[in-house]
Formats: sequence, C-alpha cells, structure tokens
Amino acid sequence: DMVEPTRADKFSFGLWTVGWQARDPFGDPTRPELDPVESVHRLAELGAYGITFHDDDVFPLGATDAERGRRIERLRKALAETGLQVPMVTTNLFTHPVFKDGGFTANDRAVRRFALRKVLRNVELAAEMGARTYVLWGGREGSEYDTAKDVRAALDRYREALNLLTEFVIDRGYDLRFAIEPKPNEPRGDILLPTVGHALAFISALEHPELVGVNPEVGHEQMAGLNFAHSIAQALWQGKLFHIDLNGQRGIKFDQDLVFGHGDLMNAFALVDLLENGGPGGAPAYDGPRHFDYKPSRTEDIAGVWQSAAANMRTYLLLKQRAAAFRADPEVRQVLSDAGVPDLARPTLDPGEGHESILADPALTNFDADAAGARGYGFVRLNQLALEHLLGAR
Ligand code: GLO
Ligand code: NI
Ligand code: NI
Ligand code: NI
Repeated sequence: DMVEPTRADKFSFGLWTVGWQARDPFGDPTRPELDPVESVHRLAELGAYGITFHDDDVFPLGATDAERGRRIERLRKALAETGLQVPMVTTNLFTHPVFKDGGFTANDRAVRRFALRKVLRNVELAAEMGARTYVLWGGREGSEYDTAKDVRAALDRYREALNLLTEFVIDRGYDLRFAIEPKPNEPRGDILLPTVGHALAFISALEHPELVGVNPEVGHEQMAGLNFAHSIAQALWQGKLFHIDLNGQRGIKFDQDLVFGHGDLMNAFALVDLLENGGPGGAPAYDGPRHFDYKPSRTEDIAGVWQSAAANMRTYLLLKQRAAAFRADPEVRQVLSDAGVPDLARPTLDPGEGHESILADPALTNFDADAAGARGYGFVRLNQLALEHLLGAR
C-alpha cells in the first residue's frame, strides 16, 4: 500500500504537536497531558521515523540536573525501544514570562544572557541525541509597538547570538546546523525575520552562514499571504532548506496549524511535487525529515489526536502518489512543453555573449513584440490537468 507510512518516508513529529492540550487564548485545555514516552510509542506504531522536541517538552524550566537527567533517560529508553530518531531539537524561548519581550533580542540584557545559556545547554543535548538540525523559532523576538524596539539593535543582538551558536558547534566539533523558522506575527504583534526571504537575507550577514539555513512552515508563509511552494523553491535554490514544518492554514488569519493539506490543497500538491520530484524543473534537492508541526484541533479527544497524526502522513503520501501520476502522464508532458515550462532552463544568453551582443542583435531590432505577445501559454489547461490528477480523476 503506497499510502501506508514507513520509516523510509522520514516522517517526524514535534512532541509538542500531539502533546498540545488545546489551551488557547479563550479557553482551557480540552485534553489531558500526554507522556512523551507514550507519544514516542504511538508515533512509532503509526509509521513515523522520528520525534523532535523543545527542552521544556522533556523537562520543566528550572529542573534540577538530577530531574533533567531522569527525564532525558526515560525518553532515551522509549527511543531505544522503538528505534525512533531525534533528527531535530529546538528551544522554548517563548512560554515563560521571562521571555515576554524576547530571548536573544529582549531589551533586558540579563534575559538575553539567560536565553543564550538555555540554548547552549540544549544544543549540547541535541548533539548527544544525534540531532543534525537545531531549529530557532524566535516567536517572542519582536514587538507590538514601533517605539519599543530598536530593530537594528535587535538584529545586531540576533546576529550576536547566531555567531555565538555557530562558534559553539565548531569549537565542540558537533555535526549540527541551525535552521531559522520565520513567522510574521503571533504571539508578538510583529516578529523579527517574518518570512523566508527576511531570514535568508539575515543569514548572509552572519559569520558562518554555511551553518545556518531555514525551517519554513507552511502556515507561517501563508499567514503573510505568500506562496509556500515559491518560498521553498527559493530556499532550495540557495541551498538553505535545512528542515521543514508541514501543516495546513486557511488564508491570512491566526496560526491554525491544521493537518497538512487541510488548508491550501493545490499548493500542498505543488509542494510535495517539488520536494519529491523537483517540481517543474526536476532534480529534487531535499532529503531531510518531513516534519509535521500541526495542532490536533481543540475539538478532538485523544483518539482524534492519533487520527490527526496519521492524517498528516496519509495526506502527504496521497499527494506524493498523485504528483507521481501527474509527472508520468504523457498529456501533461505535452502541455508542459506547449507552455514552454522546460524552455526556462535554457540560459538567455548564448555562450560568450554579453550586453554588447544583446544591444547589437538585429533579430532584436526587428523583434515582433506583437506576435510574441499574442502567444497563448495554456497555463490554465496545465493547472486543470494538475487538479484532475489531484482529484484522482485521471
Ligand atoms: C510556532 C512554531 C513553533 C516552532 C517550534 C520549533 O508557530 O511553529 O511550533 O516550530 O517552536 O522551534
Ligand atoms: Ni507554527
Ligand atoms: Ni503554525
Ligand atoms: Ni513550526
């Protein structure tokens, strides 16, 4: 069965996803606490290959070293029993009131130093657990009021933190890279590094840009009205797709964290086609975890939690199957070629050409712009074929 998840599919889940008790700004939790050990076992049975966590998902902030060690050992035992991996680890720099004005970029210097230590200690743990990616989601790095945050100073402090972290993994010899997770807002009114593009530009200003990439989340780009598949394509193009957070979002509203595919399904199809088949250009370039960062809706009980976890993987595999059928369809190939999609791979200049030859080319002097402007590309026909494959109608 092609839609039965296996470990080779590399599906992973944050412990905080299935473990979310559904407390929201207007309501109390609707579900009991989940033991991370149980989550590891259930996710393993469902076909996941890995789990990820924040420090606070495993041991509470302020835990003694003994308590911390005991909780980590319980998790390790569950991992050993199930064979699940920990491909990514991250830090909670957002729940405790101390981080209400940020971690790395809080106005309070003592808070910034406390945040740095919290991350450094958890990077040590990540390396011990064999994680290859360390995610940095700066949910509290931002402001509500433009008068309250010196954004340029905040970016200086953000860079200072990243430079310290990359120096740390180099000094320790850890095989670990960092991935910044952009988000435009929520919980802050405005969050720094709000989109993939902002994060990529920021990374180019770091001391060790080669150790820093992005962890884009479907819903986060869509909250900014952006095309997630385009953001992923640019991250791949820049060699910066270190990790990914898959989920669903319906338009520009609060962060819904729906099951993957339960938002913009056509864009999810394009995304899976890009990750699995390389999209219109071929050559897939991502072989990392297919990580789900979703929330089982508040209406669901514990049975609904596991159904929703399974739904993420099943939807991904269905889209993978549909994308393969789309790429294999001879009619699609013909329509792609009529639409000129493969022609974009050809360089615009011939070898050895430069601006002089473009300026002097007589074919361009006599170029019939009206005739070229009259061409029909047939993109709608192409998109309808994609939709029909997506619906299983072909
Ligand atoms: C919240 C983020 C959050 C991060 C997680 C990993 O909107 O998506 O869940 O992914 O903290 O750093
Ligand atoms: Ni999110
Ligand atoms: Ni989200
Ligand atoms: Ni996320």
